Amino acid sequence: MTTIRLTAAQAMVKWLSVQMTEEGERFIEGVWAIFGHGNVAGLGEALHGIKDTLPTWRGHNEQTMAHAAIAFAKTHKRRRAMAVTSSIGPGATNMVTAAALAHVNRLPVLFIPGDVFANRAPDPVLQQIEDFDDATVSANDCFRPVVRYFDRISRPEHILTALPRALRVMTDPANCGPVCLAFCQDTQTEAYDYPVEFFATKVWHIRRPEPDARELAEAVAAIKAAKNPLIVTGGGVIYSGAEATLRDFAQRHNIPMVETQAGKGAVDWQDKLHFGSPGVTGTGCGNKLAAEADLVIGVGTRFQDFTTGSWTVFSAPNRKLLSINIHGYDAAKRGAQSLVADAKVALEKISGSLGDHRFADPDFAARDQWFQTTDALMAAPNGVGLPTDAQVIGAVQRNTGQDSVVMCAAGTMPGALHVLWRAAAGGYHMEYGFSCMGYEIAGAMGIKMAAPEKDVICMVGDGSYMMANSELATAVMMGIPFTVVLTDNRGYGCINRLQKGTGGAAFNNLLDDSYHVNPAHIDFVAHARSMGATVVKAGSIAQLETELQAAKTAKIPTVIVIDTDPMPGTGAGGTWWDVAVPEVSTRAEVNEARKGYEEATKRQWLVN
Ligand SMILES: Cc1ncc(C[n+]2csc(CCOP(=O)(O)OP(=O)(O)O)c2C)c(N)n1
Ligand SMILES: [Mg+2]
Repeated sequence: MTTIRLTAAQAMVKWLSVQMTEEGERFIEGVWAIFGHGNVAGLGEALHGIKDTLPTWRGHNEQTMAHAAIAFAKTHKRRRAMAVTSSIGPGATNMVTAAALAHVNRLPVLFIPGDVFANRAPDPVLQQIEDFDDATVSANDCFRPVVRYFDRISRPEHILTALPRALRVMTDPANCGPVCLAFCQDTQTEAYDYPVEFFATKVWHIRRPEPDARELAEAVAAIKAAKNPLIVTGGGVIYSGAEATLRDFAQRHNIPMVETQAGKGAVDWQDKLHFGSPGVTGTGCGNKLAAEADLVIGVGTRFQDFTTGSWTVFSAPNRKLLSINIHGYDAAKRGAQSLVADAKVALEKISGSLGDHRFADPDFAARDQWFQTTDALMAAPNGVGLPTDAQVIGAVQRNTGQDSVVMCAAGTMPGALHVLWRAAAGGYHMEYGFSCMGYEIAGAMGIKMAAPEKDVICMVGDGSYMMANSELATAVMMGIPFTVVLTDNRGYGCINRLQKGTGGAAFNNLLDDSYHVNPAHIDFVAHARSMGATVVKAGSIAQLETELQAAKTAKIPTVIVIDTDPMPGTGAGGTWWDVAVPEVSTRAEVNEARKGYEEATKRQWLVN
């Protein structure tokens, strides 16, 4: 056997650099790294040695570097990914939130935190967690519940098995998710005679599992028996690359569609069978269909509470649920009739068996009416007062096109965008599995790295911006342009509304309602400018529109700050969302809200 003598870290990065996609690109595009004693000498030396083949980028925070990696993988529909490495201790635990985000959204990321010494010689090394009763525990064990594969590399030969397992998970369409290879600091530097064949180029194919014959026949029978079916399009449609198949399926059989946050943009909004969104942030016309549907056909959706209105939305008597999903876990939810398969394959097979079967027209007039209502909400204001979030969305909508991607994660904007935004196919990127404040700026950077030809618009509230913004400096340094629309309503507007909606007093959400000695005044223009971005303050919706146009040709990020009104909600669509209200309170408003809450919970269907 021919061998090559390398450190474990050198072998790891060499192996990663030859894992390829079917299109002939590296599966791992590059490595985000912040070094510390846990990875600088071992992995750091190895990454330097391979930097012309496998690039390394330096960010400002481990969590947000991982957000960029996640957005990159999502934009590539899980066909490509990035790695993120940190030192041991705080650098590693900073990444745990991002790992959870990737886990919920089922997106691949390779986490490589440094770990304590395998030989235990210097114990306790700086930043080592000492468990009094368990010598095998380190800070990296925090990753275990939030990754799909965990391994601790404590001998150089471990990577021979760990790395293929890691890539298998990241390229598995059903179990896809983050992976953690906790890499002991001393092991990174240890040499070993690796078989040369271990470093042969490998192409990773993403399989498309076929449906079981019985489940397929039953799915076809259920659809044929239905009168008012409704398709709920989830993110799985996009990851399967089934967008056109789904559109053709809907058109051939005349079945209306609604899209979840993860599924939005699978089909162009202009398709007349596209009825917007269902549930808590659903369109009026979409929720009307959801209430009448006798068969709800979920395609690649995990039926998150926003989609189902906490299971109150699909409310027709005797309605059935058919769940087409790559994973049996999602396919079997709520007693659904399961069809476990790849979305594209399943839709093609079902359509083949349905033949020319067509359903009656859905309520197209309700769809037209919906667009008229929301046109009015998104129109530029002609009165005085601060603009609403809907008016900001209108301005962005009017100044973007087919080549744009609008993105967001938390705050007022995700719900408002879900209900109002008219997404071109592929033009919507929402992290709403974890809805993690602070995903936005780094996520926008990751999208632009994956799709440089796209015009990326990052919508971010003042609260999310304050939570994590420092990758703005990274984007400036790396010459990655995107447009940030920062809506400054001086606090956590959406949670303030939720608080009031549950009978609470305005407390601890808007900055003015929070404990303070000095009133808060955050100069976002100066803040973003200090990191090198182009920054403007838009005094009106009209000025926002001008600045959006100007930003299109920029070579670095542009931040447009606009003051908005924190009080109004979207103003259209939506349903109840289960947020538990206190059973007893000294506040009359809470007791009143509790009554409404108890009434609403009666509409939930807890079992099929
Ligand atoms: C990391 C994290 N912490 C807390 C929350 C809960 N949360 C959701 S939205 C929100 C406030 C967002 O404020 P801002 O970004 O200013 O948006 P606004 O609603 O004011 O437009 C909070 C605290 C969250 N989603 N993520
Ligand atoms: Mg805010």
